[in-house]
Amino acid sequence: MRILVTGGAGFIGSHLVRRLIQSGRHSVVNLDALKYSGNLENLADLAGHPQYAFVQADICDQKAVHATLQTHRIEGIINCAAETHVDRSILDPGAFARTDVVGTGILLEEARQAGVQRFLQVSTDEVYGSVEQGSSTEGDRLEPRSPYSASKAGGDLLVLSYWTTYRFPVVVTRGSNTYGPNQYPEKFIPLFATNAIDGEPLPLYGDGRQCRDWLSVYDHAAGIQHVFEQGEPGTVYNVGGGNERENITVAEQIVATLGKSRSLIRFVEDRPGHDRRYSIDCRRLRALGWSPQVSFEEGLKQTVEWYRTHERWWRTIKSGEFKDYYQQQYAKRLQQGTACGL
Ligand code: NAD
Ligand code: TDX
Repeated sequence: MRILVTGGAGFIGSHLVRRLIQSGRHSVVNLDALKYSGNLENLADLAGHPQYAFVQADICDQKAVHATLQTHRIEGIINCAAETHVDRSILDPGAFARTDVVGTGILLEEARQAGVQRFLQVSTDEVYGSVEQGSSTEGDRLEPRSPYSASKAGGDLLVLSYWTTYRFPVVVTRGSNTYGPNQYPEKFIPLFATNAIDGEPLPLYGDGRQCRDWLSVYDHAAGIQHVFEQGEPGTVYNVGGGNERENITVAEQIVATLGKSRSLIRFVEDRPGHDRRYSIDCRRLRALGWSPQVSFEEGLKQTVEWYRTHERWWRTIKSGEFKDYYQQQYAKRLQQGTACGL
């Protein structure tokens, strides 16, 4: 199939684009606005590949989306483009509503009008909200609690409405916290790994006991491709790693892997509205033939090692726009933070 992947220059998108092409079943047009987390270096190995093309455009730009669908005779779409960081959504919620809701709507309507045969929306487990006990199944109520997750829930529901209303063949994946190479170092694991490499403090929010289900980016990309190729139209598939860990445990594993001291960990002021726990039930996708292949312990070690051996990649990022963001997000927190006991 000729697939348009949006947000393909970002973390998950770049792994997905490579995977789709390597499967030998698809060609890919990557449409990305190259916002702060978009980085063409993530796909440098595909430059000039006959099954790959890049278009710099915003999913909110209806004319550019229209032209891309026509020019490349697109048959399927996987929408990864999004504003993705919860902390930034607290600082600038409007940007999230714009891309994650309005942009998704523009892309979806252009896709329907162009007669696209398949539309996959990459959503997130955060749309279920904080889950104190048990695990969310696909039919559960959505109770998003941050501007990020509320915007993702808006996009997710808009996409599903196109099946109900138009029988437009959409599918939705709700993935859990993803980690691996090429993740922008604002997110927990790459931030802590790169700070630890530099001997800088690791800002752990609140009591550090929040729980996330960690999913390797290779398993997430495989899950998205699987649902794109085989998922039932008009339905949702949870994609989780089955690795629920408290943040403090992950932070300790990162410092241990790098041979650094646990005293780098600082307890700092919590994220407002911080979701305590996410947990998803993935039996539906397992029944379709997907299962995660990467163990968290091995995957985390390899990820930390990737950051250790790709300093140029993240130092370029951390010396740019990121510095102002880091200052705004962490300077006061770190001043007031308390060190973790040895
Ligand atoms: P990312 O921030 O690394 O990448 C996002 C990409 O989208 C960037 O390349 C950026 O330039 C592009 N983009 C942003 N706004 C755009 C716009 N208006 N038009 C075109 N391109 C735009 O994020 P990621 O972690 O790779 O996330 C990809 C998708 O997966 C998102 O939809 C996110 O909500 C979802 N998701 C992420 C995780 C996770 O843990 N990272 C988990 C579940 C779901
Ligand atoms: O500095 C930090 N300190 C800290 O304690 C950061 C950045 C995070 N944390 C905590 C907050 C969370 O409990 O670590 C956990 C993970 O944080 P993030 O990496 O910001 O991820 P999260 O908020 O869980 O959201 C992620 O998972 C689902 C992605 O950012 C989303 O794009 C995805 O949809």
